[in-house]
Amino acid sequence: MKITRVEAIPFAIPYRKPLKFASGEVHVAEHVLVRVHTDDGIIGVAEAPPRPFTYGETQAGIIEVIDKIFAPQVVGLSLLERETMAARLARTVGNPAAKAAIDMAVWDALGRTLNVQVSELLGGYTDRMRVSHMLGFDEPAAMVAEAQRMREQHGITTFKVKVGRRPVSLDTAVVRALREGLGDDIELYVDGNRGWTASESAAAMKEMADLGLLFAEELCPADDVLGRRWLVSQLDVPFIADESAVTPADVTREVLAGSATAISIKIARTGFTHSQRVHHLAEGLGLEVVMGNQVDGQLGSICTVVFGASYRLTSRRAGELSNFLDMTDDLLTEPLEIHDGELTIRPGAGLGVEIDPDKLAHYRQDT
Ligand code: MUC
Ligand code: MG
Repeated sequence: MKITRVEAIPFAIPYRKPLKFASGEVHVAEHVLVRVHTDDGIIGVAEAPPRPFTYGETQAGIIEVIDKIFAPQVVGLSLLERETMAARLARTVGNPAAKAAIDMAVWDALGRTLNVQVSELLGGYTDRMRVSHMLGFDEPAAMVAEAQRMREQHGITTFKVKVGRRPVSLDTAVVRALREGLGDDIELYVDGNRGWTASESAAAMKEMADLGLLFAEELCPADDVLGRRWLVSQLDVPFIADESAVTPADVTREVLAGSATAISIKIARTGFTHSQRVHHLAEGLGLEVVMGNQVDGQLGSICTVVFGASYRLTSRRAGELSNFLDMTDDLLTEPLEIHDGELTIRPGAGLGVEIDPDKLAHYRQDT
């Protein structure tokens, strides 16, 4: 069970259409495939999506920090020494996606070694999650058409709408068009990626008060400390902290200060080990939780559903699991499929997925 090698492989797969939101946009999935090898011949896998506009990481930076700092720190450790590994990785500030991918690849390797599913190791609560689809900026008619297509083709009935543009009516018109176009049966919530001020957010939420929103997420920056508390105190829906509350300490700070009343857990930035800590904290604090998406590929999406399905709290709400549908291809031998609005974990050991060697050879950028 000893780790012998950690590989960080850059790959690029284009999107059919870019995903645009208040803090950035993604045209090509330029991610990093992480492979953790052990002395038993086991290989665990995970992917790191660089999001410079949220965490400061780049594809080249993720590879550099893994090759130069993290791989030497974890080679030689047993797959069972995950707390030692977490402590060593924590000596380096930041780099959440690089650390998370190593952590998840280690869990995958452990599951494969023991011949059990990672979801069984984590909690084993259920085998599936309802899916929430994230709608990026576009014209109202195009966003309604995309939501209708997702409902018809995949049975998805929960949608997260990206907001945060100016004037706020650009976005409130979209949310209204979605409610009118898809009816009262769908679940709708909004994510501003810090694009609005607190007062713009309050005005937008007032304008959408009749639209039955489920949540509001990161409408304004958490660094606008008093403005954000003022906003959250007047809302009658839970306010999700996403990029402002990554670690357990962030969650504690934001929630106790009244700057958030719910949280997003993203395995792409906290892996399985630290997502467990965030989950347990949220459970103790009595917070609603949404499994978020960092514009993940299929490997990241299976990691999200594996974690989300492991606990009652994380599987209660629809998880953001569908943005891989917008990619032109992926690396898995058997592509993920969303049916009746649900994504199910795979039965095999570890994460239950395999990387297709031909696809990896085609999309990798280092050969
Ligand atoms: C979200 O929930 O904010 C977009 C970029 C990113 O890192 O996460 C997303 C989605
Ligand atoms: Mg968000």
